[in-house]
Amino acid sequence: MRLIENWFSERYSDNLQLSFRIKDQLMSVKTDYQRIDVFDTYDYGKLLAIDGTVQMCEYDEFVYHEMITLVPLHFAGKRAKKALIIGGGDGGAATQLSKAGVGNIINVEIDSHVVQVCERFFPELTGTFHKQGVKLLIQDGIKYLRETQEKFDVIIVDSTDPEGPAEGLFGKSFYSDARKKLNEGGVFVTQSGSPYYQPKATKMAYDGLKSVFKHVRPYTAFIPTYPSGFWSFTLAYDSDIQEPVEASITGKYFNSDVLRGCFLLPQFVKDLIGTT
Ligand code: AG3
Repeated sequence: MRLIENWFSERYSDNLQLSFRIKDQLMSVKTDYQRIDVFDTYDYGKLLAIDGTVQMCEYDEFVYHEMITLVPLHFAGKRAKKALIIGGGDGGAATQLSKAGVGNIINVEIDSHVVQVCERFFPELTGTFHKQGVKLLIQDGIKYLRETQEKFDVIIVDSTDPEGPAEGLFGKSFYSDARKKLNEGGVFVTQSGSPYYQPKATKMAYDGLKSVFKHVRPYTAFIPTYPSGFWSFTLAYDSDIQEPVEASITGKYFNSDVLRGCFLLPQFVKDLIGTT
């Protein structure tokens, strides 16, 4: 008989948390940037946490990773050949882009330990870093984007919450550097938090991008293991792109209905970002 139960909880506030019953803690390391943990959970598979916040787990990583890659890819259209991922050291975003046929991917992750930990526990995702045409750089993404001579069709920011190392990835100067590194017809996307529990993050991304790009389009997805389950991403671009309505790729979450529907925002989100 098991007398002791172990749980990992992500704390949203003093009064609310999401708890996962775990079989084991597989790893815990404190790096120069953050604390990384991996848990073996009962119902959600292996789970990666950074600074106590859920980054991904085997059960639902496909939702986040499909939505952060396939939506911008459809807006960038057939021309999308070259992509940049900032963050994403778990390889999930790179894996979706590679599956979608993007031949040239640069992934800039600030913390080498994220990659090392994921190589050990999520090799099916990090395996993509070893594919031809995929380049992994361990570097500060803000600095990389400011200094690189390269230009991209899609730039994806797969970051942690805007506290700690990811804070600058929600700033105007970063967005304006990103804009300069997009090819004609290129698109930028960032994860932008839960409109319920992190309205500041959602608004910060929207306002910052709006001050730089002509078109800014928030969209949402249902991700059960993230705060509130209701998650936002924000797409930004300058060209007058004809809105795609048919998905050329069907994922486990993503399809034509989702492509069309994900931009429909509840009123409280519209009120938050100040659109009608
Ligand atoms: N990056 C976004 C995770 C943010 C989750 N926030 C939270 N649980 N408070 C995910 C990394 C996956 N590649």
